[in-house]
Formats: sequence, structure tokens, C-alpha cells
Amino acid sequence: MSILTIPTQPFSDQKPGTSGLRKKVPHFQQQHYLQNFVQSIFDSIDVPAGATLALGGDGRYYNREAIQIILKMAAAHGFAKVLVGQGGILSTPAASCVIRKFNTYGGIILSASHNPGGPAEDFGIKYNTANGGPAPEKVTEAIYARSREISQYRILDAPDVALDVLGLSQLGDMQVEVIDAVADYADLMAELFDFSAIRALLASGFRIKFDAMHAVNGPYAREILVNRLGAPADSVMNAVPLEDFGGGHPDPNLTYAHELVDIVYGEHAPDFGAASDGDGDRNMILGQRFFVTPSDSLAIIAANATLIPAYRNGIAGVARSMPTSAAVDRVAAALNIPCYETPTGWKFFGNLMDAGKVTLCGEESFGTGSSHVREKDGLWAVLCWLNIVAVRQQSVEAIVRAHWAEYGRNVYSRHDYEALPTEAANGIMQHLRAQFGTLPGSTLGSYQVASCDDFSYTDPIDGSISKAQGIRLLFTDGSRIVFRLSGTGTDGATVRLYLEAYEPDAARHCLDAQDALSEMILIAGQVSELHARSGREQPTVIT
Ligand code: VG1
Ligand code: CO
Repeated sequence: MSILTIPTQPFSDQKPGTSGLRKKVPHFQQQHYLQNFVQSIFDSIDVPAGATLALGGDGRYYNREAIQIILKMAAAHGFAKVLVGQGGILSTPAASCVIRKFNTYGGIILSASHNPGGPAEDFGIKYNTANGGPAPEKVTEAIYARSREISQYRILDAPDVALDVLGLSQLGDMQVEVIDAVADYADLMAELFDFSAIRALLASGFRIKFDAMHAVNGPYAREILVNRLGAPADSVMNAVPLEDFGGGHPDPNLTYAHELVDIVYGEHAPDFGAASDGDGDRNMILGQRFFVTPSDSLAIIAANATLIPAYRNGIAGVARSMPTSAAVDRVAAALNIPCYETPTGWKFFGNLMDAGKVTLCGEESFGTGSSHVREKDGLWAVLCWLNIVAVRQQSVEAIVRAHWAEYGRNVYSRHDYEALPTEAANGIMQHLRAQFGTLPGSTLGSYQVASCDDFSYTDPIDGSISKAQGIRLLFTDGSRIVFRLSGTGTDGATVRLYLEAYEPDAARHCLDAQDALSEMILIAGQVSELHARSGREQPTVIT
């Protein structure tokens, strides 16, 4: 078997976004496109002799082809071994777990997360470093810079590797070990949580429904919830991963997980519902006919963390992305632990976790996790809730309402305007920036603007600076409106509008978030000229 050096030309569009490089499948299938990006990764990291790489994806269309290409390229770049999930599958949190458990040099994860899959839909690739987390910006910038000057890539000329049978095989000088995609992750969950308490809860008749959305978490949920915790087999729905997610949009929210929502709001509603996304790192938590906002979920897990064995001795600190509600800040203040506010994207939590500054992290976008891995983790969040319910012996709704009664409620919503023309989206952001001089001190409806800015973050560990991470309008009563452009979409531009108001009055905690935020929604529309500039009256998705 020989190593081939293939001449190539750079592509100008291989800049990783919030979470890796994401494009439509046909875009990835262009000649040399994937190879160029993989070569740019390998050129940006110094692969030490004897290094191992972890490799897997969420199983979407093009996963298997991409795995074969990456294996052959890894074999041409001095890796001693690649650990690949059986069938080329690893959920994102499981990949992070494998990188950490086996001390690999890093890993490559193939996923476009919550975006649809299929021959005309999305594919994605990202590099994770040895801590198990998404590469920080300095690495993704180096990869991008390399991708713009690349002139050749190296690949082993070899037949495809069998991916479906566990065990070792040889690829040139490199070993390929096909590993059980689920076992290491499931073992880690069993170490963190009180499985016997959860088993007893489920045996007592507490009914759960987990929607894997035909995405990667089906086998993980079956192994953990059914095999290890004893839930009835029909507790996991849409459990068979499909290359196109059954034509669905594997995003666990009230819009796209409607099949689950219908059940959990229906006549024979289970006590608990949950879903996860394409690559298994997002989660949605539902009680019986009750939705838990992700920002509240983070705060409640933080407030109850000591009920979970792994966090029995308390948590060091918490972190949330800037647009995530400040509900967790109140818990941190009560616990007298630090709370960090980072830009959007899990890569910004890695340094804080590595330095032991924070234990729990979360984002409003249905992402929650802890330092057990370096990715957000959908099933972990589900197990947190089941563990907390098992100990408190209260319903999800009762736990949330008790939390609001104690801390007040951060009423929260996000409105997404998807697939806008790029110029229109940029125009909205520019129009907002142009008002930075005049808005502070002004009155908008019943709100007074305290300040506005473009969020900038200085990493407290390595000092790196990330600018222009979202426009904030901060009001004198602590309410906020935030505007951001998405960094994960593949169709035009997406404007995300985040709305938050603090409500201390328990008598008003039962209000629907859209009603409670209605005036702020109007103000946000006016100040940004969102509707005129986007040509849209309504958001595409409300969460
Ligand atoms: C979105 C979310 C962000 C999340 C990212 C990756 O990014 O807002 O919070 O970290 O997706 O999630 P953006 O740039 O589109 O707003 V996943 O589940 O795609 O790895
Ligand atoms: Co995801």
C-alpha cells in the first residue's frame, strides 16, 4: 500500500462556524473538498509519534464515505491508531468520552448536529482536541488559514476498512480499532448517576418517553434507559438511527419534536418526556404537559446538583453562553460560586472546565453539560433530571415551580428568523450597531435602555479575545434583548433574537412566556426594523 500525494486547489469557504464546518452534502462531495479540510486539520496540529485519533459521526448521509477517507488520510499522517465507533457511529458526547478515556491525541467528529440529513441536506466535520472538547478558535483559525493555501493532500491507497465488526485491523502502518460506540459512554453515565434510585423510580410506575428522533442517540438511550435502568422498551421512540433522520429535523424543541410533544401533552401523557438532536448533544426536558426552558434546566440542575452522586460534594462554578438566561446566575450567587458568561458555542467552556473553574455549563439552545466530558450532553441532562426527580419524589413541574418561587423566574424566549438573504441579516445588525450612540438612556415603551454593546469575551485562562459575539440591549430592570447571527446554518443567514425579563412575582409565574414578553418582542422588532428588513412577519421557530 502506498501513500499518494494528490495535487489540489484551495476552497475559499472552509471557515469553521460555531461548531465545525457545515455544508450541504453535495458541497462536501465536490472533488477534494473533504480531503482538503482534513489535510488542513492535520497540517495545523503536530501529530506526535504513536498518536491515536478518535473518529465517529452521527450516522447521517455521507458519514461512512467520510470515515473511509479520513481513515486513509490518518494512515498517511503518522497516526499509530484510530479508534472508530462501530459502523462509523459516535454521538458527540460519546466521542468526547472516548478521547478522554483513551487519552487520544484528539478526534474528528462528523455531524451537522440538529440540521436535517440526506443526499441534499447537511453534513459537517469538526476537530476536537485532546481534552475532548471542540478545538478553540486559535486552532480553527489555523485550520481555516491552512485551507486557503493548501496545494496537496496525502492519502493511503488502500481498500475500505470494515467498520461493522468490533476489533483490530491494519491500514498500512496504522491500526484501526472498531469499538463499541455505546459501552464506554454508558459506563461513564453509570459512574455519575444514582442508577439504583432511577431504576426504583422507573419500577414504581414513573413513565418516561425519550424521542431519539431517528438520530444517533437511539442505541445509547436503549442501552441506558431500557437495558440498564429497566424502562419499558417503548419508552424510547424513533430509536433506529437513519441516514436522513426519517426525513425529520432532528432538533429537540417544541416545533421539531412535535411527535413527542403531542404525546407528552396528550391524554395518556407520561410523567417525563425528553428528546435529543442529530448528534446527541442537545436535550429537551418535558414534564407531564410541561416544558422546561433550557436556561431553567441548567439553573435547576445547578441548584440540585448535590443530589447527584458525581456532584455530591458541590460544584466549583457554572458557565453559560451570553444569550442564555441569567437564571443560573442567581443559583450561583446563592451557592456563592463563580458564574462565567461566554460567547455562544461549547468551545468557550473548555478552558474553564480544564482549569477546574466550572463544573456545569449550558446554553439556551438546548445544550447542557458538565466536566465529565467536554461537549454538551443530551442523555446526561436527561439522567440529571431523572436522578433529581428520583431523590425529590416530585414531578418535573413541581420542581420547576418551586425553583421559580425561590429564585424568581427569568422569563425567556428565542425567536429565529431562518434562511434570510445575507445582506438583509447583516443590515439588521448594522442598523442596531448604528444606534449604539443614541439608545443608552432612551425609553422604549415601558423599558429604559441602560446600555448596549457588541459582546466581547476575554478568556480568563488564556487571555484570547473574541469580539462581535452578539448585540445586547440591556434595560435598567435587568431585562435584555440580544441579536445574533447564527454560525451553524447552511442556507443564507439566520437572525436569532433572544428575549429575557426577570419576574420576581410568583403570582405572575404562570404566564405564557410569549405573553409575558409581548412588549419586548414589539420593541425588538421596532428597534431592529426586523420585519421590514427581513420581509418576514413571524419568526421561523420560537423556542
Ligand atoms: C447554535 C446554538 C449554539 C450551539 C451551536 C452548536 O449555534 O445557538 O448555542 O452551541 O448551535 O450546537 P448558532 O451559531 O447557530 O447560534 V450543535 O447541537 O449544532 O453542536
Ligand atoms: Co448537536
